[in-house]
Amino acid sequence: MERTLAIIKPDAVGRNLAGNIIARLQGEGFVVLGLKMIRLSQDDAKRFYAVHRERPFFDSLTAYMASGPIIPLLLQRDEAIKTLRDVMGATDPSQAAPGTLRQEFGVDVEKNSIHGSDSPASAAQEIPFFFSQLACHEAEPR
Ligand code: IDP
Ligand code: MG
Repeated sequence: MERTLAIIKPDAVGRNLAGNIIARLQGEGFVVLGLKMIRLSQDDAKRFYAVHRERPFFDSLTAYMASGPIIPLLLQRDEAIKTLRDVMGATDPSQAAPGTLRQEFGVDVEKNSIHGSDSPASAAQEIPFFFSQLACHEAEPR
């Protein structure tokens, strides 16, 4: 079993797509170990996305991520990190494969509805950004 961090981004929360996206993730075999709705400050978003600080879209991305509520999710399944990336689809929804969440729900390359950790190192850094150990108990075997 592996854990990863997903975030339902402000564009999707704002369009009431969260329930649909969570149901889709559970349908793909992810177990939700942690979930909350919060609103980041832009400084929080800059800390979360610090790896992108030199990118031209950094200010726009972090303003967007602070523009409304988000829903971080702590997810578990086998090969969770790679599977989530596959289920999300490409960063740009117009390039994302049919059936992926970003293809279905994304608005544009920035407002692409969902974040997922891109590697074990990223997941190890991103999960504790949002969830304490208290949220991290193993799910019951199904
Ligand atoms: P990822 O979310 O697919 O891993 P990254 O390259 O890590 O994509 O970029 C992080 C986030 O930054 C993207 O999900 C998207 O919201 C935003 N982003 C990426 N590329 C662009 C761009 O070219 N213009 C505007 N926003 C972008
Ligand atoms: Mg990324």
